[in-house]
Amino acid sequence: MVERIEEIEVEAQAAVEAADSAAELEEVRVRYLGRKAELTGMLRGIADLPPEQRGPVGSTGNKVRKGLEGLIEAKVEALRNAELEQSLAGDRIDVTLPGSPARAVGHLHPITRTRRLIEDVMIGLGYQVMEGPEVEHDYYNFTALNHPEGHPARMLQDTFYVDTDEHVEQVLLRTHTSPMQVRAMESAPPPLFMIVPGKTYRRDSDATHSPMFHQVEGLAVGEGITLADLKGTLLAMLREIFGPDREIRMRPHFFPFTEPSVEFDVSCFRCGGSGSLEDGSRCGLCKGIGWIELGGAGMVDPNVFGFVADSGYDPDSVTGFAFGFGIERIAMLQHNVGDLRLFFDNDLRMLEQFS
Ligand code: 2U9
Repeated sequence: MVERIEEIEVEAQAAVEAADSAAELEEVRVRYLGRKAELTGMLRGIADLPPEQRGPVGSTGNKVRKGLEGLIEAKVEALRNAELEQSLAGDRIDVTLPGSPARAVGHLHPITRTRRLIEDVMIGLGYQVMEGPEVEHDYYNFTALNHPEGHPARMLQDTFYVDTDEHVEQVLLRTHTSPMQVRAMESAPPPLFMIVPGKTYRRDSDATHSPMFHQVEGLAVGEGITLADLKGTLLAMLREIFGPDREIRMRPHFFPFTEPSVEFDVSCFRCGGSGSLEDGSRCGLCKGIGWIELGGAGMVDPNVFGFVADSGYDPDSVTGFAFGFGIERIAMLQHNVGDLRLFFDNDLRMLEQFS
């Protein structure tokens, strides 16, 4: 009987070894140590054995039983560890990896987005995009742009001058981006098709004016360029921004650097230009007028070409048009923003709406 117990031990050890799940191991435990197991039966029947067999069967049986219990317990632990390892390997998270799908940490400012849209449209029309200095000389900001001495824009009330001991009231924060267009004409002969987007500075502050705001100014110079080209260009540009059904109108105006000068409007994209909404009420966007004011433009004044005549801009042979508008104004219309200062408060509740 002792031999049989030793056989059971070898058999059971092999079964424990072969089990590779908790359920299988439990089955092995029941088979070899359970109430109906052969070994359990033998130990239970010890009292019925001849006295000389009781000692060896009892001690071998109990030793084997204890040994198997220990073996099973160790195997349970080993299986549990293996399962944990496996699930950890499967669930491994590398916190340094980007999210899936990857999310950008932030986004472009709405003014940058509108600026890039305008740049894309104008590049599509064959224009170059150029940037210029924000701290300018009075010559490029005013003189070469035909602003006479004593023009109100030149006054301290309207312009931020940069104090220097040597150049009193000659260095300033540019009040428009057009100085760069004079610089561009100085450095390259016609034909020239360019826009200058960028920051400009004026002493002005309310819901629709900020001391710093962004402009885009465009310039096209060549032989035979007319006001009709200006109108076609503005129409193409505004249809890209505000939709294919838009119309444009020009009204006479005055600017020192253009002659004739105009202000231009786009037909209202909320009421379709009728001035009233479907329910008959007055359109709030264009205030019932049907047109939305956008910017200024005109044919470049020959006097301006006079300042760059040596670079190939002979006022008698070339003509050109120029236009300008505020990027904030376009962005306010695109996104229905009522106060321009909201773009610069850096309040995330405002900016995150543009992500
Ligand atoms: C050169 C010659 C002429 C650029 C122009 C405007 C009209 C204009 C303003 C509208 C609203 C800017 O944002 S705003 O304040 N701009 O009305 N700008 S013509 O004229 C030029 C530019 C360069 C050499």
